[in-house]
Amino acid sequence: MTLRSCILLNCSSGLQLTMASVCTMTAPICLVENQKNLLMVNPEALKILGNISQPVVVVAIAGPYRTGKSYLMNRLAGQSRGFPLGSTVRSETKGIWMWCIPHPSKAKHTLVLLDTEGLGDVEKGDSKNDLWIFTLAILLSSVFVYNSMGTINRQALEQLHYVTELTKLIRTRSSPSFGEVDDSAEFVSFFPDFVWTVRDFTLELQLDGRPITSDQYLENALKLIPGLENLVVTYVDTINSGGVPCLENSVTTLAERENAAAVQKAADHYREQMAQRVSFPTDTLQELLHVHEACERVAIAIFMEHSFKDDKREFQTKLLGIIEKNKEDFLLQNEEASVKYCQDELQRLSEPLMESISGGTFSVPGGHKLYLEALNKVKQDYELVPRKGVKGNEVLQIFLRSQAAVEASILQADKTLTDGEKALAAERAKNQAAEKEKELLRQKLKEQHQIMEAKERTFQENMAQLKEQSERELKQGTTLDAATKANALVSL
Ligand SMILES: Nc1nc2c(ncn2[C@@H]2O[C@H](COP(=O)(O)OP(=O)(O)O)[C@@H](O)[C@H]2O)c(=O)[nH]1
Ligand SMILES: [Mg+2]
Repeated sequence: MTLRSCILLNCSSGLQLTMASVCTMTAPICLVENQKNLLMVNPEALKILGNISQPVVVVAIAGPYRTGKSYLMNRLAGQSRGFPLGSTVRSETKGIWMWCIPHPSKAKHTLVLLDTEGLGDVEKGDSKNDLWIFTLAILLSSVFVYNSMGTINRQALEQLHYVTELTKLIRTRSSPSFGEVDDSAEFVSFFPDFVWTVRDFTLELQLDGRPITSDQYLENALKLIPGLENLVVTYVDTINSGGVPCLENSVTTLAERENAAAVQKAADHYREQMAQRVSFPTDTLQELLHVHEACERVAIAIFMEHSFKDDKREFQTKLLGIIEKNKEDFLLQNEEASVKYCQDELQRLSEPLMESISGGTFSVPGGHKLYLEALNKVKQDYELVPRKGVKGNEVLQIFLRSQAAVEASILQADKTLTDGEKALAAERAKNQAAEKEKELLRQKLKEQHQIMEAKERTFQENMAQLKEQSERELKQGTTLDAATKANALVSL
C-alpha cells in the first residue's frame, strides 16, 4: 500500500493540553482520509496521538452509513455535537475521524474515539478502501463497535464475517506453530473487544420458537452466510498476497522501528546525563561509576518504557553494548582529564625544583639532602592538590621515575657522604620507587575490580527491570498506544 501524509486544511482541531499529558480536543479531526483511492494520514492527528502519554482506550465504530454511528460516538463523549450527524455526512471526508478526550470514568486515561465515515456509501462507492478503513479501525482499537440498524442484514453479516476471517488470519499468523489455535495472550492483546450495536432492533430474539440471548442470536446469524465463501477466499487471498496489512508484518515492522527509536532515546539520555552530571576528572573511579550506574538505570527504564515486543532482547542487548562503549569513552575521557590536570599542577609545583637543579643549587656538599627536601616539598604540595582524579598517583610516579637519574647523579656528586652512605641512600631510593610501583599496581587492580562490580550491578539491575516489566505486562497485557499503532499500520 502506498500512503502519503497530507495536511488537511478543511478540518479544524482544537487541541488543548490541560496538563502535561491530558489531551482534550474540542472537536474531532480526520486521522485517515480516503482520497482518490489513497489512504492518507493526517500528520496533525498523529502529532496529537504522539503527545498523549496517558494509557489510551480506543473505541472505534464502523458499519453502514446513517445508522447512528456518529450520534453514538458523540454520546460516548458525553456531547450532543462533535462528529457531524446526518445530512452533513455527504460533505464530510471519507475515512477515520478521531476525537481524544479525558476518559469519563477511568481516571488518568484518555478516550480516543474513532468514527468511520462513508463506509458502504454507494455514492462514494469504493469497497476496497472501505475494507481498508474497516480493517484499520479494527486494528487500531481496543473496543470495536459494529453498528447497524433494524436487523442483522446481509451486508452487515458480510462485513462482519470478514472481521471473523481476519481474526482467524491474525490468530494463525501470531501462533508460534501453524495449526495451534489456542488463545495466545498475544492474540488477545492485538484484537479488540467486539461490540455489535443494533439501532431500532425490530426482530424477536427467538430461534425455532425458543427465546435466545442476543449473543446466541449473533452466533447463529454468523453461522450461515450463503455465498460468502468466495468473498472470504478473495479477502484472504488478497491479505496473503500482501494487499492488506498482515498484522504479523506490521507488528514486526512496528517493533523494529519502535525498539530502534527506544535504543536511540535511551542511549541519548545516558550520554546527555553523563555529560551533564560528571565534571571531569572525577575524584575517584567509584565516583564516575556511581553516576554511570544511575544514568544507566534511567536509560534502561526509558528503553523498557518505549520498547515493544523485544522478545529476543536483541535491542536491549544493543543498548547495553552502546552504553558500555560510551562508558569506556567516558572512563578514557576521565583519565585524560586527570592526566592533563595532574601534569599541569605538577609542572607548576616542581618549577622551583627544576630551576634549582639547572642552576646547580644541589651540586654542593650536602646537596643530596637539600635535593630530597626540595623533592619532598613538591610531593607534599602535590598531595594537597584537590581532585586530582584517577591518574593522580600515576602522574606523580612517572615524574619521580624521570627524576631518579637526577637524584643518582646529585648523590654521587655529594662530597659530604661516604661511599657506604651513598650506597645506602641509593638503596633506599630504589626501595621507595619499588614500593610506589606496587601501590600503583594495587590501585589498578582495585579499579578493575570496581569496574567488574559495576558491570555485575548493571546485569542485576537489568534483570530486575526485565522482571518488573514482564510482571507489568502480564498484569496489563501488552498494549500499544494508538499513535504507534497508527504509524505502524500506515507505514506498510
Ligand atoms: N431515531 C433515532 N435517530 C437516530 C439515532 N441515532 C442517530 N439518529 C439520527 O440518524 C441520523 C444519522 O445518524 P449519524 O450518527 O449521522 O449516522 P452515521 O452515518 O452512522 O454516522 C442523524 O440524523 C441522527 O440524529 C437513534 O438511536 N434513533
Ligand atoms: Mg457519521
